[in-house]
Amino acid sequence: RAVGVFDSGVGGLSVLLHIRRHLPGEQLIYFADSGFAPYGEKSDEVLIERSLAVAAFLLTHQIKAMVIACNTATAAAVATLRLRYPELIIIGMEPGLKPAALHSLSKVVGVLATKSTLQSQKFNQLRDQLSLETKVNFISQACIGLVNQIEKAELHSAETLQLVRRYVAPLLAQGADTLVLGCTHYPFIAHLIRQVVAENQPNAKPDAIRLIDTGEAVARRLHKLLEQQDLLSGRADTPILLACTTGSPGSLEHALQHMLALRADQYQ
Ligand code: DGN
Repeated sequence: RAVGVFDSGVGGLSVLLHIRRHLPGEQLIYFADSGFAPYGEKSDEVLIERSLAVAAFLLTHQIKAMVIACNTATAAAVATLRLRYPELIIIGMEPGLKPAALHSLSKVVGVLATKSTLQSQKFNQLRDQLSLETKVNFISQACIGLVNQIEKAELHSAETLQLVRRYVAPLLAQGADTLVLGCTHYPFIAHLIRQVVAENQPNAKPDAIRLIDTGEAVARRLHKLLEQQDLLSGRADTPILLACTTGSPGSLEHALQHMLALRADQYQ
C-alpha cells in the first residue's frame, strides 16, 4: 500500500523530497490541489472541505498513511481528518518553533508562514506556550503572494526576490537569528532568503542565520510510525511516483522535473 502526500500545490514536494530520501522503497502518491490554491487565505470551512475531499481521493488508492504536507491545511483540518479516519496514520506539518527556540541565541525568531497558519488557534497556542517556556520572542510574518510566485515556478525572478526582501529584512533588523519556514513552499526559495541575509549582514558567516524546515522531521516520524505498525514496504527499488492534481498537469510536471529533478520515467 502507498503513502499519500498532499498540499495546495507544489509546496509539499519539499516534504516529498525528504520522504523519498528516508523511505526509498515506499510507493508514493502526491496530490497537488492546485485547482483550489492558494489555501493561505481561505476559511477553515473551505480548508476542511478540501482536505476531506483530497483524503477521500487518496483512500481510493489504498493508502496506509497520509502526510498533510501543508501547514495551512494541517492547522485547519488535521483534527477533523483524524476523527474521520481513526485507523489511518495521519501526519501533519507544524512550523518548527520548538527547534528554532532551542537554536536561537538572540532569542528572537522570525516565523514565515501563510496568513491562515499564523491566525490559526493551533499556531497561536504553540507560540504562546513556547514564548512562556523559553522567553523567545517569535515575530510572525505573513508572506502574502510568495506561494503564488513559487506556484508560477518563479524561483529566481526579481519580483520574488523583492517579496522576500520585504518580508525577511524587517525580521533581521529586529534581531532574528533563526527563521522558521512555516510553509512547505518556502524551502524552494531558501536561496533567496540567504541572499537577503547576505545583503543585510554582509560581514556575517553564511550560516549566521539558521533556517528551520520541518520536512525532514516529518519524514522521520513517518518512518517511525510505519515501522511501529509493521507497515514498512520491503521493496528494494524506488517505485514510480504517482502525481495527481486538480490544476494544470503541465505545471505539476514542470515542478517535478525542476524542483525535484525527476526524470519523466520516475513519475506518472
Ligand atoms: N504549502 C502550504 C503551507 O505549508 O502552508 C501553503 C499553501 C498555500 O496555498 N498558501
